[in-house]
Amino acid sequence: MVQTLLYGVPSGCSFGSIVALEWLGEPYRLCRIQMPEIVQGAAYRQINPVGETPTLVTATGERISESMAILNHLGARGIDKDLAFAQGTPGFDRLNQMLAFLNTSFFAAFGPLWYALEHGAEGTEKEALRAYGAAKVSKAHADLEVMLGDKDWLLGDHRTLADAYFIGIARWTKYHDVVDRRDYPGLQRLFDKLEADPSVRFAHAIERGEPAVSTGGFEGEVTLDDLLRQQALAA
Ligand SMILES: N[C@@H](CCC(=O)N[C@@H](CS)C(=O)NCC(=O)O)C(=O)O
Repeated sequence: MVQTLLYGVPSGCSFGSIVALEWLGEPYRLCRIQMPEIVQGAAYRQINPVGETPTLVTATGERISESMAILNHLGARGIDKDLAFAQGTPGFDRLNQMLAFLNTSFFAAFGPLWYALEHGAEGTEKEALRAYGAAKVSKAHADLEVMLGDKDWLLGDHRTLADAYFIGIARWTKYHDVVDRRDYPGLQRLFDKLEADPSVRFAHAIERGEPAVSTGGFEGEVTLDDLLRQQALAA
């Protein structure tokens, strides 16, 4: 079976895994999962009991959830493309550290803001959530700006899976309006460069359901029902 990424719309953190697959260049398929309706339903929970995207179904039928795990799985095959590093090397530790920061501090900073938006918070509850989220998002941006410094990419002079994951989270500022990325010129520069990348444009088109031009190994979309049927047949 061709490896298949189950990605969440709208604007899921799975975006980074789509970009990573494009950069990797291996054959893959995508399976679109609407959030929150489908992601929390019984059918999807057969794939990931946590009810969250992304999940990668590998070519041998294993299911890997959690962006960190998916990116490290892909990274192991992306070393010769400079997307990742061999475990046991300083490069691997630096990439793992950056991914961990992005997946915990940077991603989690948006948590209170998403909660306020998605749960229709009002009044003092909304104010408290937004103030807390704004402080966390500002700090995460300031910290990441220092870590980036004047480097071209998050880890240095070439792109890695950390940049793929970054762009999927960084765009969330457009929903919450709590920081102006131009106050973090290094992050703005990185953001603009990634937005112009063909694989990032591809991932945006996929999420929007528009015709998307792959420069990687994209072999089309599969429905959740078909994927579950194929998994059952292969078992
Ligand atoms: N720790 C997980 C978090 C995954 C996660 O929070 N996914 C969100 C989308 S970004 C989701 O699927 N939410 C389910 C929902 O909105 O109902 C990871 O890093 O992959």
